[in-house]
Amino acid sequence: MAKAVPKGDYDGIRAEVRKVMKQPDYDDGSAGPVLVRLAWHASGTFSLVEHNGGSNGAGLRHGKEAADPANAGLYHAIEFLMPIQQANPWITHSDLWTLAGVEAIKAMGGPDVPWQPGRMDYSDESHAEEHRGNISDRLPDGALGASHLRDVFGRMGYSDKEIVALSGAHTLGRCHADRSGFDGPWVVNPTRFSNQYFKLLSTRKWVPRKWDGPLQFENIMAGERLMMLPTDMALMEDPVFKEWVLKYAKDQNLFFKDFANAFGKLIELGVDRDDSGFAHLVRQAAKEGKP
Ligand code: CCH
Repeated sequence: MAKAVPKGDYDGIRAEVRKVMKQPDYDDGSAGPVLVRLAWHASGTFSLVEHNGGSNGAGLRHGKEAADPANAGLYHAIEFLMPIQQANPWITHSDLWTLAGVEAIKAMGGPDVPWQPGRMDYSDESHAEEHRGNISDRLPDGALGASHLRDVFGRMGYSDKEIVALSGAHTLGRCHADRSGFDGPWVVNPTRFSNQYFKLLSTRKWVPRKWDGPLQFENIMAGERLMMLPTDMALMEDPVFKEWVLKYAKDQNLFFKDFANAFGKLIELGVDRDDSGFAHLVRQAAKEGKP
Protein backbone atom coordinates (compact mmCIF):
# COMPACT_ATOMS: atom_id res chain seq x y z
CA MET A 1 0.00 0.00 0.00
CA ALA A 2 1.41 3.37 -0.95
CA LYS A 3 1.45 6.27 1.49
CA ALA A 4 -0.93 9.22 1.26
CA VAL A 5 1.10 12.43 1.18
CA PRO A 6 -0.24 15.99 1.54
CA LYS A 7 -1.72 17.54 -1.62
CA GLY A 8 1.04 19.16 -3.67
CA ASP A 9 3.88 17.27 -1.90
CA TYR A 10 5.64 16.10 -5.06
CA ASP A 11 8.78 15.14 -3.14
CA GLY A 12 6.56 12.78 -1.15
CA ILE A 13 5.29 11.30 -4.43
CA ARG A 14 8.88 10.93 -5.64
CA ALA A 15 9.68 8.93 -2.49
CA GLU A 16 6.70 6.64 -3.21
CA VAL A 17 7.91 6.15 -6.80
CA ARG A 18 11.31 5.03 -5.48
CA LYS A 19 9.52 2.43 -3.35
CA VAL A 20 7.49 0.95 -6.23
CA MET A 21 10.61 0.81 -8.39
CA LYS A 22 11.79 -2.14 -6.29
CA GLN A 23 10.17 -5.13 -8.00
CA PRO A 24 12.30 -8.22 -7.22
CA ASP A 25 10.14 -10.52 -9.36
CA TYR A 26 9.97 -8.27 -12.42
CA ASP A 27 12.60 -8.08 -15.21
CA ASP A 28 15.93 -6.95 -13.75
CA GLY A 29 14.39 -6.29 -10.32
CA SER A 30 13.28 -2.77 -11.16
CA ALA A 31 10.21 -1.05 -12.56
CA GLY A 32 12.44 1.93 -13.42
CA PRO A 33 12.97 1.27 -17.16
CA VAL A 34 9.31 0.61 -17.94
CA LEU A 35 8.35 3.76 -15.99
CA VAL A 36 10.69 5.77 -18.22
CA ARG A 37 9.13 4.20 -21.30
CA LEU A 38 5.64 5.06 -20.05
CA ALA A 39 6.58 8.75 -19.65
CA TRP A 40 8.08 8.72 -23.15
CA HIS A 41 5.19 6.98 -24.92
CA ALA A 42 2.63 9.13 -23.09
CA SER A 43 4.44 12.20 -24.46
CA GLY A 44 5.84 11.03 -27.80
CA THR A 45 2.54 11.24 -29.72
CA PHE A 46 2.75 15.02 -29.89
CA SER A 47 2.51 16.92 -33.18
CA LEU A 48 3.76 20.48 -33.35
CA VAL A 49 1.73 21.13 -36.50
CA GLU A 50 -1.60 19.63 -35.40
CA HIS A 51 -1.02 20.63 -31.78
CA ASN A 52 -2.38 17.39 -30.37
CA GLY A 53 -1.03 14.31 -28.61
CA GLY A 54 1.46 14.56 -25.74
CA SER A 55 1.34 13.65 -22.05
CA ASN A 56 -1.53 15.96 -21.14
CA GLY A 57 -4.71 13.93 -20.57
CA ALA A 58 -3.06 10.52 -19.97
CA GLY A 59 -4.83 9.40 -23.15
CA LEU A 60 -2.83 6.19 -23.16
CA ARG A 61 -5.43 4.71 -20.78
CA HIS A 62 -8.14 4.89 -23.44
CA GLY A 63 -9.25 3.46 -26.77
CA LYS A 64 -6.91 3.26 -29.74
CA GLU A 65 -3.93 4.58 -27.84
CA ALA A 66 -4.21 1.88 -25.17
CA ALA A 67 -4.51 -0.73 -27.93
CA ASP A 68 -1.59 0.61 -30.01
CA PRO A 69 0.86 -2.32 -30.39
CA ALA A 70 3.70 0.19 -29.72
CA ASN A 71 2.34 0.49 -26.17
CA ALA A 72 2.24 -3.26 -25.49
CA GLY A 73 3.40 -4.00 -21.95
CA LEU A 74 3.06 -0.46 -20.64
CA TYR A 75 0.15 -1.60 -18.48
CA HIS A 76 2.86 -2.99 -16.19
CA ALA A 77 4.07 0.55 -15.56
CA ILE A 78 0.52 1.86 -15.10
CA GLU A 79 -0.17 -0.93 -12.61
CA PHE A 80 3.05 -0.32 -10.66
CA LEU A 81 1.92 3.29 -10.19
CA MET A 82 -1.73 2.56 -9.43
CA PRO A 83 -1.30 2.23 -5.62
CA ILE A 84 0.34 5.67 -5.52
CA GLN A 85 -2.54 7.17 -7.51
CA GLN A 86 -5.12 5.44 -5.34
CA ALA A 87 -3.54 6.67 -2.10
CA ASN A 88 -3.17 10.17 -3.60
CA PRO A 89 -6.18 10.86 -5.82
CA TRP A 90 -5.21 14.56 -5.96
CA ILE A 91 -2.42 13.83 -8.47
CA THR A 92 -3.44 13.28 -12.11
CA HIS A 93 -2.26 10.17 -13.95
CA SER A 94 -0.49 12.38 -16.47
CA ASP A 95 1.47 14.22 -13.77
CA LEU A 96 2.23 10.96 -11.97
CA TRP A 97 3.44 9.15 -15.12
CA THR A 98 5.77 11.96 -16.15
CA LEU A 99 7.06 12.52 -12.60
CA ALA A 100 7.65 8.77 -12.18
CA GLY A 101 9.73 8.70 -15.39
CA VAL A 102 11.81 11.63 -14.22
CA GLU A 103 12.31 10.21 -10.73
CA ALA A 104 13.20 6.77 -12.12
CA ILE A 105 15.92 8.34 -14.31
CA LYS A 106 17.37 10.09 -11.26
CA ALA A 107 17.08 7.03 -9.00
CA MET A 108 18.95 4.92 -11.57
CA GLY A 109 21.87 7.38 -11.53
CA GLY A 110 20.77 9.74 -14.30
CA PRO A 111 20.44 13.52 -14.43
CA ASP A 112 17.82 15.75 -12.83
CA VAL A 113 15.17 16.34 -15.47
CA PRO A 114 13.08 19.49 -14.99
CA TRP A 115 9.45 18.66 -14.18
CA GLN A 116 6.39 20.77 -13.42
CA PRO A 117 2.87 19.67 -12.43
CA GLY A 118 -0.35 20.89 -14.03
CA ARG A 119 -1.42 18.17 -16.51
CA MET A 120 -5.07 17.11 -16.50
CA ASP A 121 -6.60 13.70 -17.26
CA TYR A 122 -9.27 12.89 -19.83
CA SER A 123 -12.24 11.48 -17.98
CA ASP A 124 -13.12 8.76 -20.50
CA GLU A 125 -12.60 7.52 -24.05
CA SER A 126 -14.90 10.01 -25.80
CA HIS A 127 -13.34 12.91 -23.86
CA ALA A 128 -9.90 11.67 -24.95
CA GLU A 129 -10.94 11.32 -28.60
CA GLU A 130 -12.60 14.72 -28.70
CA HIS A 131 -9.38 16.41 -27.53
CA ARG A 132 -6.84 14.10 -29.02
CA GLY A 133 -7.72 13.86 -32.71
CA ASN A 134 -6.22 11.01 -34.72
CA ILE A 135 -2.85 10.28 -33.21
CA SER A 136 -2.43 6.66 -34.31
CA ASP A 137 0.89 5.42 -35.65
CA ARG A 138 2.95 8.26 -34.24
CA LEU A 139 5.46 6.29 -32.13
CA PRO A 140 8.65 5.07 -33.79
CA ASP A 141 9.06 1.64 -35.39
CA GLY A 142 12.31 -0.08 -34.39
CA ALA A 143 12.53 -1.91 -37.71
CA LEU A 144 13.08 1.31 -39.69
CA GLY A 145 15.95 3.77 -40.26
CA ALA A 146 17.28 7.33 -39.98
CA SER A 147 14.65 9.05 -42.13
CA HIS A 148 11.87 7.49 -40.03
CA LEU A 149 13.54 8.82 -36.86
CA ARG A 150 13.71 12.31 -38.39
CA ASP A 151 10.02 12.09 -39.40
CA VAL A 152 8.84 10.99 -35.97
CA PHE A 153 11.01 13.29 -33.86
CA GLY A 154 10.79 16.17 -36.33
CA ARG A 155 7.00 16.08 -35.83
CA MET A 156 7.68 16.84 -32.15
CA GLY A 157 10.19 19.58 -33.01
CA TYR A 158 13.44 17.76 -32.23
CA SER A 159 16.86 18.31 -33.82
CA ASP A 160 19.29 15.54 -34.86
CA LYS A 161 21.33 16.10 -31.70
CA GLU A 162 18.23 15.75 -29.51
CA ILE A 163 17.17 12.55 -31.32
CA VAL A 164 20.51 10.96 -30.46
CA ALA A 165 20.45 12.24 -26.86
CA LEU A 166 16.96 10.79 -26.29
CA SER A 167 17.98 7.47 -27.83
CA GLY A 168 20.52 7.12 -25.01
CA ALA A 169 17.58 6.00 -22.82
CA HIS A 170 18.16 2.57 -24.36
CA THR A 171 20.87 2.15 -21.76
CA LEU A 172 17.83 1.22 -19.63
CA GLY A 173 15.65 -1.85 -19.73
CA ARG A 174 15.13 -4.44 -22.38
CA CYS A 175 13.02 -5.64 -25.28
CA HIS A 176 10.44 -8.33 -24.59
CA ALA A 177 9.56 -10.77 -27.39
CA ASP A 178 5.93 -10.86 -26.21
CA ARG A 179 5.62 -7.06 -26.34
CA SER A 180 7.57 -5.69 -29.32
CA GLY A 181 8.81 -8.92 -30.94
CA PHE A 182 12.41 -7.85 -30.22
CA ASP A 183 14.40 -9.47 -27.44
CA GLY A 184 17.04 -8.56 -24.87
CA PRO A 185 18.83 -5.63 -23.20
CA TRP A 186 21.14 -3.09 -24.86
CA VAL A 187 23.71 -3.09 -22.03
CA VAL A 188 24.94 -5.43 -19.28
CA ASN A 189 23.57 -3.34 -16.40
CA PRO A 190 20.19 -2.11 -17.68
CA THR A 191 19.04 -0.48 -14.44
CA ARG A 192 21.91 2.02 -14.33
CA PHE A 193 21.58 5.26 -16.30
CA SER A 194 24.85 6.05 -18.09
CA ASN A 195 26.36 6.61 -21.55
CA GLN A 196 27.06 2.89 -21.87
CA TYR A 197 24.63 2.53 -24.80
CA PHE A 198 26.70 4.97 -26.89
CA LYS A 199 29.96 3.29 -25.91
CA LEU A 200 28.73 -0.15 -26.94
CA LEU A 201 26.97 1.09 -30.07
CA SER A 202 30.15 2.78 -31.30
CA THR A 203 32.80 0.24 -30.26
CA ARG A 204 31.35 -3.28 -30.46
CA LYS A 205 30.74 -5.32 -33.56
CA TRP A 206 27.00 -5.78 -34.10
CA VAL A 207 25.87 -8.63 -36.30
CA PRO A 208 22.35 -9.71 -37.33
CA ARG A 209 20.96 -12.23 -34.85
CA LYS A 210 20.12 -15.60 -36.36
CA TRP A 211 16.65 -16.32 -35.09
CA ASP A 212 12.99 -16.49 -36.09
CA GLY A 213 12.21 -12.99 -34.82
CA PRO A 214 12.47 -9.59 -36.55
CA LEU A 215 15.87 -8.30 -37.69
CA GLN A 216 17.91 -7.17 -34.70
CA PHE A 217 21.66 -7.03 -34.05
CA GLU A 218 23.67 -8.75 -31.37
CA ASN A 219 26.96 -8.81 -29.54
CA ILE A 220 27.87 -11.25 -26.80
CA MET A 221 29.45 -9.50 -23.82
CA ALA A 222 30.35 -11.10 -20.49
CA GLY A 223 28.27 -14.11 -21.56
CA GLU A 224 25.23 -11.94 -22.15
CA ARG A 225 23.52 -11.48 -25.48
CA LEU A 226 23.18 -7.71 -25.96
CA MET A 227 21.05 -6.20 -28.71
CA MET A 228 20.53 -3.21 -30.97
CA LEU A 229 17.42 -2.38 -32.98
CA PRO A 230 17.71 -1.34 -36.64
CA THR A 231 16.84 2.21 -35.45
CA ASP A 232 19.75 2.08 -32.98
CA MET A 233 22.11 0.98 -35.77
CA ALA A 234 20.83 3.87 -37.91
CA LEU A 235 22.45 6.25 -35.43
CA MET A 236 25.86 4.91 -36.48
CA GLU A 237 25.01 4.74 -40.19
CA ASP A 238 23.89 8.35 -40.56
CA PRO A 239 26.90 10.72 -40.47
CA VAL A 240 25.20 13.50 -38.49
CA PHE A 241 23.71 11.13 -35.91
CA LYS A 242 27.04 9.31 -35.66
CA GLU A 243 28.90 12.47 -34.69
CA TRP A 244 26.62 12.82 -31.65
CA VAL A 245 26.89 9.12 -30.76
CA LEU A 246 30.68 9.51 -30.64
CA LYS A 247 30.46 12.71 -28.58
CA TYR A 248 28.13 11.13 -26.02
CA ALA A 249 30.27 7.97 -25.87
CA LYS A 250 33.24 10.15 -24.85
CA ASP A 251 31.51 12.66 -22.62
CA GLN A 252 28.90 11.39 -20.16
CA ASN A 253 28.37 14.88 -18.68
CA LEU A 254 27.45 16.25 -22.08
CA PHE A 255 25.03 13.35 -22.62
CA PHE A 256 23.40 13.90 -19.20
CA LYS A 257 22.97 17.62 -19.88
CA ASP A 258 21.52 17.16 -23.38
CA PHE A 259 19.35 14.24 -22.31
CA ALA A 260 17.90 16.19 -19.35
CA ASN A 261 16.98 19.09 -21.65
CA ALA A 262 15.46 16.87 -24.33
CA PHE A 263 13.50 14.69 -21.89
CA GLY A 264 12.32 17.77 -19.98
CA LYS A 265 11.01 19.16 -23.27
CA LEU A 266 9.37 15.80 -24.14
CA ILE A 267 7.18 15.72 -21.06
CA GLU A 268 6.12 19.35 -21.67
CA LEU A 269 4.98 18.77 -25.28
CA GLY A 270 1.37 19.88 -25.66
CA VAL A 271 1.04 20.75 -21.98
CA ASP A 272 -0.75 24.00 -22.55
CA ARG A 273 -1.05 25.12 -18.96
CA ASP A 274 0.41 28.58 -19.31
CA ASP A 275 3.24 30.49 -20.89
CA SER A 276 5.90 28.05 -19.67
CA GLY A 277 4.37 25.17 -21.65
CA PHE A 278 3.44 25.00 -25.29
CA ALA A 279 3.66 28.73 -25.99
CA HIS A 280 7.30 28.64 -24.97
CA LEU A 281 8.02 25.75 -27.37
CA VAL A 282 6.34 27.48 -30.30
CA ARG A 283 8.43 30.57 -29.72
CA GLN A 284 11.59 28.48 -29.53
CA ALA A 285 10.73 26.49 -32.71
CA ALA A 286 9.99 29.75 -34.56
CA LYS A 287 13.34 31.13 -33.43
CA GLU A 288 15.10 28.02 -34.76
CA GLY A 289 13.20 28.29 -38.07
CA LYS A 290 11.26 25.04 -37.56
CA PRO A 291 7.61 24.55 -38.67
FE1 CCH B 1 12.66 2.79 -26.74
N1 CCH B 1 12.13 0.88 -27.21
N2 CCH B 1 12.54 3.30 -28.69
N3 CCH B 1 13.03 4.71 -26.26
N4 CCH B 1 12.65 2.27 -24.79
C1 CCH B 1 11.99 -0.16 -26.33
C2 CCH B 1 12.23 -0.14 -24.98
C3 CCH B 1 12.56 1.00 -24.27
C4 CCH B 1 12.25 2.46 -29.73
C5 CCH B 1 11.85 1.14 -29.64
C6 CCH B 1 11.82 0.42 -28.47
C7 CCH B 1 13.14 5.76 -27.13
C8 CCH B 1 13.19 5.66 -28.52
C9 CCH B 1 12.88 4.52 -29.22
C10 CCH B 1 12.93 3.13 -23.75
C11 CCH B 1 13.05 4.51 -23.81
C12 CCH B 1 13.05 5.22 -24.99
C13 CCH B 1 11.56 -1.32 -27.06
C14 CCH B 1 11.26 -2.67 -26.45
C15 CCH B 1 11.46 -0.97 -28.37
C16 CCH B 1 11.07 -1.86 -29.54
C17 CCH B 1 9.83 -2.73 -25.91
C18 CCH B 1 9.53 -4.05 -25.28
O1 CCH B 1 9.61 -5.07 -25.99
O2 CCH B 1 9.22 -4.08 -24.07
C19 CCH B 1 12.43 3.16 -30.99
C20 CCH B 1 12.21 2.59 -32.37
C21 CCH B 1 12.82 4.42 -30.67
C22 CCH B 1 13.16 5.46 -31.66
O3 CCH B 1 13.81 6.42 -31.37
C23 CCH B 1 13.20 6.98 -26.40
C24 CCH B 1 13.27 8.38 -27.03
C25 CCH B 1 13.14 6.65 -25.07
C26 CCH B 1 13.16 7.56 -23.86
C27 CCH B 1 13.74 8.72 -23.85
C28 CCH B 1 13.07 2.36 -22.52
C29 CCH B 1 13.44 2.89 -21.14
C30 CCH B 1 12.84 1.02 -22.87
C31 CCH B 1 12.91 -0.20 -21.94
C32 CCH B 1 11.54 -0.56 -21.45
C33 CCH B 1 11.50 -1.78 -20.57
O4 CCH B 1 10.37 -2.26 -20.35
O5 CCH B 1 12.52 -2.25 -20.10
